[in-house]
Amino acid sequence: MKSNKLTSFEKDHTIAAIATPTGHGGVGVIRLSGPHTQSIAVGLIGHLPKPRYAEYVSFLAADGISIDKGLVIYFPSPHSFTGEDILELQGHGGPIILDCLLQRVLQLGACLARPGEFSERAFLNGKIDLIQAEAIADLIAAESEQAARAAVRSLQGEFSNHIKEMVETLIVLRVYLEASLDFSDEPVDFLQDMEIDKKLNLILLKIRKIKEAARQGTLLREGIHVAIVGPPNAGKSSLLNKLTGQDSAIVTSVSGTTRDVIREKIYIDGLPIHIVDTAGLRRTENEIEQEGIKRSLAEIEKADRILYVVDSANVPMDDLEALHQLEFFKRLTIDKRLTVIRNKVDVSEENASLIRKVDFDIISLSVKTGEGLAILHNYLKTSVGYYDIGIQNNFSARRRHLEALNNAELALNDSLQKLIGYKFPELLAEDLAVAQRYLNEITGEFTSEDLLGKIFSSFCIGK
Ligand SMILES: Nc1nc2c(ncn2[C@@H]2O[C@H](COP(=O)(O)OP(=O)(O)OP(=O)(O)O)[C@@H](O)[C@H]2O)c(=O)[nH]1
Ligand SMILES: [Mg+2]
Repeated sequence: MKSNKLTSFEKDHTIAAIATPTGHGGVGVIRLSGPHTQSIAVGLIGHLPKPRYAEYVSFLAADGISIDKGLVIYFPSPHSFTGEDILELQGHGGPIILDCLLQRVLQLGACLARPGEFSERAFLNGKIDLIQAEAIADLIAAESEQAARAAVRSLQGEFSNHIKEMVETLIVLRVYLEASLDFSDEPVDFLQDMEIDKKLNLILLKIRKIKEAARQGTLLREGIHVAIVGPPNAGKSSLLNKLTGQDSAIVTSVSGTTRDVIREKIYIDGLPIHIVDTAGLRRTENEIEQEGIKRSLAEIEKADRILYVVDSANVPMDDLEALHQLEFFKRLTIDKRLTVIRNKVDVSEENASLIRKVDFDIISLSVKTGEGLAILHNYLKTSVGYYDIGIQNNFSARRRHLEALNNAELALNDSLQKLIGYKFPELLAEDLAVAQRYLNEITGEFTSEDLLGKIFSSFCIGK
């Protein structure tokens, strides 16, 4: 379990890393954190800089020759990002010069930081919680404005505060329960007077609300995977090109044009959509096409949503029922991942529409005229339950948060059952403790070393 402390071995280390991306830039930043920061500063620039003031200095090699000139800022412990002494060196942003500077810092006693080690230290020293540490990684990785804003909100503690509030309420309830067990002759009356049921229901309501927001946050971060499949020449590649607004895939009137899987990413209202265009599905003797079809089938397995494109001019509406009899097709409808796209309504003269069937939905559209495309856009968003809950309310979240919220909800539901008749206050107390532990896992109050290692190792160096 998390000890809330660095091991003394790690604490002795002063870590250093280039914090700016590799390549050439106006400025490059090297960051140091740990107990030897002061002596390294003196070795590098000849003195300890005034805390939190930018100073223009020469960074000196062992023989006193200047490696580079730049700004230095010193943040003494505990008022720094990691809670330790931090030194930031802002030199010129060339890979060679930054490497020379880093080597000099290492020579003076620092060691190379592991990926995410600055954030890990900030977490272990109690400067940020786990949600906030993850939000830093999400902010840096954000690829849409919505995702960036959501990460900032998590970083500012928006998500953490909701969790903390729930944990505090749970603690109060547990105290009531313990008191009823220890001191009261009539635990039932005591618990009823304290309106435990009402309070529990309020937490459950809150957990469901947070879960929904966290689900939106997770979608915003991870997006959805959409596979475009179907018979040859139905307009699959044309649909991909239309959605991305680029000529990514070759489109011809020849059946079997696409062989390789083509991957693109688009955003609909900030929701990342990973789209793949695949080879048309048909029986063929052509070895290359067979390989393409094998890959199409593999993509189908991975997708959250499958768009099965048919040519509406060739496949009458009624034929979809026949299609449904195919084993392959039936299998796709089991988990409701399938949507049939009836393309080329400009030829079949159908109306653009969305029809919801029991097993799958049908969207009629024309890639050529653009008719019905807005229906598809909106459909992709809503089919996974994504809605723009407003930049004001979004915070970034991950799958592990959702799982923990789910588990906490289950434990609280269990506890509600035990409230009936107030027969088992001890078991009720146990459920509340379990729920609290799951919530604490989210903020990192209660987290295994394994999980921490997994989270921080996915960060990049210098973060
Ligand atoms: N009239 C009309 N033609 C379309 C439409 N969409 C695509 N086409 C045409 O249909 C033909 C096949 O389009 P593709 O996008 O290459 O079809 P595909 O499904 O990717 O075909 P394969 O890669 O061979 O499996 C091309 O000639 C397109 O111009 C549409 O909405 N209306
Ligand atoms: Mg194609």
